[in-house]
Amino acid sequence: MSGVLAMILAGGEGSRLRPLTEGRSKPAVPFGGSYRLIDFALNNFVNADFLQIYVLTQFKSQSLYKHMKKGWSLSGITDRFIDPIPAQMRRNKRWYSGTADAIYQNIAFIEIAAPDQVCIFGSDHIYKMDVKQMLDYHKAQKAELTVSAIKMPLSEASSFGVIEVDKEGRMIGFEEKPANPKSIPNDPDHALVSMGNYIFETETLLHELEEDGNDDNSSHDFGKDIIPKLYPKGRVFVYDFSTNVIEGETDQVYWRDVGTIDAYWQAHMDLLSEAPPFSLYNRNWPLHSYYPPLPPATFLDCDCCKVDVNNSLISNGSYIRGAKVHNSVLGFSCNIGHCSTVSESVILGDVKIGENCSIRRAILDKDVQIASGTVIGENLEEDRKKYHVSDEGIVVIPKGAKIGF
Ligand code: ADQ
Ligand code: ADP
Repeated sequence: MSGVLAMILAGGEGSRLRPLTEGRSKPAVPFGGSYRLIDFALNNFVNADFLQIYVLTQFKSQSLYKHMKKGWSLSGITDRFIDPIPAQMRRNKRWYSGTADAIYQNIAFIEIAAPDQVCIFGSDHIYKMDVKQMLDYHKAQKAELTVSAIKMPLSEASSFGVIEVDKEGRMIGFEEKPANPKSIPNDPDHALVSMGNYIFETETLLHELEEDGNDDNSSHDFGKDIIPKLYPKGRVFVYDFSTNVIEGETDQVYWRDVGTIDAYWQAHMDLLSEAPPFSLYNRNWPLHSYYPPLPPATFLDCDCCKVDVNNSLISNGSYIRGAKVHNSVLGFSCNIGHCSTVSESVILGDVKIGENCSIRRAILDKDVQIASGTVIGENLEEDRKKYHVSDEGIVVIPKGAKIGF
């Protein structure tokens, strides 16, 4: 094969997203009513017409497999594929120890495909990137490795790989999660950080992986080991994400890690409003996913309460009778009983809320049932005794919980 092979890292444990990651890996976590986190990375490739994609899984991958099979299977009659790869201990008898090890243990797939370039991307973020534009930059620079980067407030930069770059865009410094991150010259409040997305020339990647794989002192991670070793000796360039233009987007640099409950909730709120910073509506960038065969959402009054739905995303199969839903995102098949109120909340699907309930600033995982008369999110002190409550006061009800029965 010539061309490009994509390897998407989808093994993240997502421990800070608990309890949403109790039974599924982070990339399988539902998002935005109708999607899973993995969909955004996959759409970045599919919409750029790159259709030779492996998805590397590790932790609790069953739910991710199910989603991939139902929503992302290609027919098999062409050489195009989107295939999940389970962790198989191909090189040694242990799970992947770092992101580079995840690729190294599957190096045979690269050797067999023999592409010109390999794109190694994470799958934990909400954003839209036309990968073709990054590849064009990589080729124009004749780079061996290109890392995509975004400007970040200095106060947050120590959670990322922090980059220094020269005038030509060449990487001249890289520190993985430094305690004291360096700011951008002449911009003391910001740092340039790695988005964890890499395009490698295949030859360079294979060489670096073999060398790293044989190094017992390495933690086998792109950020900790491969990049710091490569940039002083090779042609490593930095791709400025703000130059990636997708027609019709209002915010060209929207990129959110939804690694914590609060960030996950906030990213949902970002989907709402008249002109959301992250739009699901751009026809130039269709967001493919798995859509179950469900009827459209239904809204109707009951005898005592008028239905009142505002600034909310409601997925198919939902049934809202005489209830108020404001500033919320509802997944598939949510049933809200009459005279109940749901506000500033994220409901993941197959959830049943009884009558006269009040649900505020909450996340309800799939298959939750809420008994009539239940109040959540009004008295956090009380809620903390019974439920998981985030630092910023978002109440999370885990998958399958039955509340108030
Ligand atoms: P981290 O945020 O620490 O740093 P990491 O935990 O390495 O990211 O995860 C990167 C991607 O790989 C995620 O999509 C995750 O799901 C996946 N992943 C993690 N462990 C895996 C494994 N064992 N097998 C398969 N997939 C796995 C990285 C970079 C930083 C950069 C940030 C940007 O190291 O330099 O700034 O991403 O978020
Ligand atoms: P999701 O809640 O992500 O939609 P699914 O309902 O699609 O997950 O579950 C997919 C599969 O994942 C289930 O059939 C089951 O095998 C497995 N699974 C889900 N949650 C758990 C769990 N907590 N423990 C073990 N396996 C689980």
